[in-house]
Amino acid sequence: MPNLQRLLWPVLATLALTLSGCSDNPGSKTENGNETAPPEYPVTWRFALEEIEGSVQHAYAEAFRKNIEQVSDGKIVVDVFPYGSLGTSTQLTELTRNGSVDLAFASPGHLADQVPETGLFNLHYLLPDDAERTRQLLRSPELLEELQPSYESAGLQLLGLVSEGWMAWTANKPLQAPDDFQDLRIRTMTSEMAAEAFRNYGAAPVQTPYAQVYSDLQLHKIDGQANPVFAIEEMGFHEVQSTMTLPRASRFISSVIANPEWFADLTPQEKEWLTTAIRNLSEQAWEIEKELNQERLELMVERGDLEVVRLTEAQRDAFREISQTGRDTYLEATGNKGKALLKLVLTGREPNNGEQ
Ligand code: 6CS
Repeated sequence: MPNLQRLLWPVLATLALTLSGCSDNPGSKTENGNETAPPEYPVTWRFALEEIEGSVQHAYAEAFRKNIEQVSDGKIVVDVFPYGSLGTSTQLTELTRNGSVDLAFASPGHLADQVPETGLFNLHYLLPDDAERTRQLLRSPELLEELQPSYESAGLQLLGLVSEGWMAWTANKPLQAPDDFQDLRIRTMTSEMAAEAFRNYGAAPVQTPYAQVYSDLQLHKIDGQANPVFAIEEMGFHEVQSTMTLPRASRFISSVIANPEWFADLTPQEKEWLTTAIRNLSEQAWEIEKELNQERLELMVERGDLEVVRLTEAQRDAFREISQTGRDTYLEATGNKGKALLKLVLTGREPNNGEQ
């Protein structure tokens, strides 16, 4: 079980909350508040992660740190806070909103209660099966532009979307048909949309923070959980589960967010460094996740950690059919904005659509 410093969270989170407004970012306004003074370098950008060291988010943040420190010639120092040092995903979003940290990962699985439109990424069998088409979709400016106002309303700046691999379902049995989910206490991320996807299959979802999943599985408070393969391995879930089902029902998508005021106060040069780094990394993340997920799957198979079950197309079809009702729930929660987003994704799924 990884060291998550769980007991220290309340203290650290309070500490971080009291740091609000003390960002090292340049106090760029002059006294009359009209002009922007040149930043006093070096400045520190604080970047909070929802995952521990060795994860996809950690590899991403380290690549980001190196890139920013290099292009800024050391003017900017990036401080990375892996999961466990500041708080749960929801707390990290709050720390970003109030300016205690400048940048963070915010996964729709947790964020959809605050930004309902992101519930799109919790829907099953919606994104294309094809990785390249998904890649085009996630980097399309239309999708980011469509989502940005919803983040803005929640006091957040959306910078990019990052795919971390297919979600795998673990339990102490294979999950090959919706019937296998009847009353299964499956842990989901904390938003309603994340839970709803499994409620549709007949499960009894339990919404829990990431750090609690291992012990809840160990104590049989829950029967299963869903996460990408790399996360299952690094969080030790294979130690307390017998079977991993690979349904290719949804990909784990996360978003990179910033504090809006911090973002607005960046100089044009800093903004350019930031947006270029995010754009390049959203691409690089595909390679990072592919490698990590493959490597960890092989590791778990070699060690005989758990049984691996891949769903057939016919088995996937049975889940796909039931999962369609999730789209109605999404539309009820998001109205016209959700309708536009859903349309965008469905159009992007078609062959010959999206960026060439
Ligand atoms: O299951 C979760 O809660 C977490 N899973 C991953 C892979 N990243 C962050 C998220 O909070």
